[in-house]
Amino acid sequence: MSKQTSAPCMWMRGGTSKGGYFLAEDLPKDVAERDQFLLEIMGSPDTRQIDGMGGAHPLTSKVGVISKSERDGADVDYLFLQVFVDKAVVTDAQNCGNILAGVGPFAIERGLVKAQDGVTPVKIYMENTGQFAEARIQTPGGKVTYKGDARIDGSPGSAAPVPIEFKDTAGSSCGALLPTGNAVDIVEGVEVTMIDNGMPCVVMRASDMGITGDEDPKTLEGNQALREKLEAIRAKCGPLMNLGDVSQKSVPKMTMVSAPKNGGAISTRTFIPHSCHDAIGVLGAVSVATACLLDGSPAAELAEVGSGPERNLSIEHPTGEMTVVANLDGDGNVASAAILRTARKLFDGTVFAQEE
Ligand code: NQM
Repeated sequence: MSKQTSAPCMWMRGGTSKGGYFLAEDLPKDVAERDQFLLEIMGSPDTRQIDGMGGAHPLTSKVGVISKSERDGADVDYLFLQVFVDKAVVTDAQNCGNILAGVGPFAIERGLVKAQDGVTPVKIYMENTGQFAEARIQTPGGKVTYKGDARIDGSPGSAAPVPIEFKDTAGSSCGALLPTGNAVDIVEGVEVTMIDNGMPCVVMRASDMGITGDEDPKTLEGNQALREKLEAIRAKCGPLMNLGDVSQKSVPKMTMVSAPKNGGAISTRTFIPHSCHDAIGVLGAVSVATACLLDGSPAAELAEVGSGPERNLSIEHPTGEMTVVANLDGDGNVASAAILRTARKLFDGTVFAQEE
């Protein structure tokens, strides 16, 4: 059981995910103790997370740990932790661009960043991958507002816009954009692109996996043969992507692509990696958008990518789309990417682990 039994905490929706936001100083310093504390507050391991705050899905069992940054070019440091729902596992092996959307508002509300009147830029060092993002937070009158007209698919209603820009995300966890050096490899008889532009992803044709790519997430989750095939591919891709044994990791993500259906760049269905995402992760979308621009890749064959140095790539997903604005350098590589998210404060108080 965790020795620490409570901590100040803010619960927020960040993009299409939800989780607990903590100041680093409020959590146990020892990693094993910290993880035990987080498992207890989420109610893991338990498929219903009934004895905790978690929402019984990987997208609602997430944690952001934030501190003032000592680094040049960053206001705050952000560590993302995925708390598994049905296993006693907490992993920092992935980043999360959705929870990232709440980091700026949280940092301002906790006094780590001074708000300006109007919009406050917050430069964020993402500890999981050693990379930087900049979020622009609405702060009229020097106070965070969550109210606004911005809409994102996968979350109802509207809220204040949180535009986020990423630079140099290639090779975030795998050491290279294409860890095998190839745009296409054959794994378990399937043509795949192993790519990491902020999130390690395996991108393959939906048709090669025996689906159309239009199915809803529940149908896909109910397809046992598909799940087994995806996991067999994932297990082989992990070491090839320099991620080692991925059996207890939430990466790589598995994205099946098909031709766009609604005027976008590509249509996607993503396992993250054992549940099917209702939408798509942020850095996952940046990585898939980048795969669409790789000559000869399965995604590029199906994608509509337009032309010019700035591309608006609408990544279609089960509940709509996410537009990735990709800026290409002279060699056609994605140098920076921007996306729009929103966030909302849901709760601010004290969260409790189990009592000894
Ligand atoms: O890819 C889900 C999410 C994510 C991650 C996941 C994310 C990202 O939707 O940056 O946002 O793939 O685990 O929150």
